[in-house]
Amino acid sequence: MTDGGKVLWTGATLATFAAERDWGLVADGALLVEGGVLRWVGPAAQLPSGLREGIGEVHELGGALVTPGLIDCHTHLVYGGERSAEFELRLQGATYEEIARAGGGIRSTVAATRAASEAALHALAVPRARALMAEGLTTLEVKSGYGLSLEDEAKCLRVARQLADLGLTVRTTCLGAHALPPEFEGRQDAYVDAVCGWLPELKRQGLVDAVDAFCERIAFTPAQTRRVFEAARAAGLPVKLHAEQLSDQGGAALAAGFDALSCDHLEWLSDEGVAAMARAGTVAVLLPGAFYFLRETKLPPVQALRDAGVPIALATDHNPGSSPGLSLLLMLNMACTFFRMTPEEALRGLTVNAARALGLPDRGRLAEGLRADFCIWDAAHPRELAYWFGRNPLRQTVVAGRPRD
Ligand code: DI6
Ligand code: FE
Repeated sequence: MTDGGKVLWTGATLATFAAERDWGLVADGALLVEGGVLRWVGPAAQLPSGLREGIGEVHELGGALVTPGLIDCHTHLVYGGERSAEFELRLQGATYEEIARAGGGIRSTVAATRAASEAALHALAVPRARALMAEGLTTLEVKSGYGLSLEDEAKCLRVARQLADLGLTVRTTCLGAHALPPEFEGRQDAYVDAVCGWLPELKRQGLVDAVDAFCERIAFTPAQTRRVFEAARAAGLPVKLHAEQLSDQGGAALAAGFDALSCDHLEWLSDEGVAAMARAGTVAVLLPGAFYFLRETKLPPVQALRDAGVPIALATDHNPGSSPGLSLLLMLNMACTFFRMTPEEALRGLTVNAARALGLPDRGRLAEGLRADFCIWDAAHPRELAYWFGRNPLRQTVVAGRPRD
C-alpha cells in the first residue's frame, strides 16, 4: 500500500461514537483514510465527489461492523512470575489483603520482576500484549510498580515502550507508589521521597507519560499520595490514582484536586468523590476483572457517576494478583452483567472514554481528523461485542490506516 495514498473502506456498519450519547451508528458507511488519519467518515453514498479522486485502494467490507480501535487504559502488563499459588490460598479462605500483609501478593511479583532481565520481561510481556491485540487492542497503557527501585522501574517501563513495535500505541505510567519494597520496611515516607525523586529522571529518559499511586490501607496514605502528586506536578506529568478499591480513603477527591486524568477501581467511591471527579472532568476507570477475581460484592456507583456526568471507561487491569485476564471483550460483558452498564456505555468505555483517561484526544471515535485506528468485526450490531463471551468476532485491525496481522 502507498502510505500517503487514499484508501477507502466501505460497505460497513459504523459505530462512530461521534456524539456524546448513543452508538453513532452509520448504515452502509465508509471511511476514507489518508496519511494514517480518517479523512472522511459517513454513509458511503454521501462521500463527496471531490474526495473520490485519487483513491488508490478500496476495501469492500460486505456489511461488517467497524468500531474505533480498542484501548486498554489500565494494565500492569510487565512483570515476572505468576501467582496461581496465591489463587489457591484464596480459595482456601485467605483474603487478598491478608496475603498482601503477610508479604505475599505484590511483593512476590516484585521479587520475580527484579530477578528477571529486560529481555526476559519482554519475552513474557509480548504474548500478553498479543492476546489483547487478538481482540482489537490498538492502544495500551502499561504501569510500572513491580520494580520499586529506579533501575527496576525504568527496566519495566523500557520493556513496556518496546511493545509499541508490535503495532500499538503504548502509554506508560510510573506506579512507584504501588507497594513498599522490602529494603524500605518501616520507612514508608523515605520510600515515598525516593519515588518522588525518580520522576524527573524517568521523564528525562522519556519513559513516562503519567504518574499513578495505590492509595489504600495496605498501600499508601492520602498524605503520601499527595506528595507523589506534587512531585508529578513539579515534573510536568499528569496523574491517575488507584482509588477506593478496597476502602474509602478519599483518594478520588484528592486526585481530582490535581486534575487527575482518571481514578480507577472506585468500588468504595463516595458521593463527595463523585462530585469532585465531575468538577475536575476526571474519568472513572472501572475494572470488572479485578472485581470478579477478588469476588468483590461492593459495586462501583455507576448510577451516581452517570447522574453526575463523569465519563466511565473500562480496562482489564491485567496483573498477576487481582486480574490475570487478557480479554477486552470479556470486560465488556462483565461491565454489563456485574455493573449493569449498557453495551453502548461499555464499548464507549473501551474507546472514547479510555482515550480520555489517557489524555489522547486524537482517537477513540470514528471521526474526521482522528487517527485511523479501527476494528472490523463479523457482527451486525455493536451490542454483540458485549453479548458474546468466549467468542471473538474480530476480522481485522487497522492501525494508523494500515492492516495489522
Ligand atoms: N490494585 C490492584 O488490583 C493491583 N494493584 C493495585 O494497586 C493488584 C496488583 C497485584 O496484586 O499484584
Ligand atoms: Fe491496577
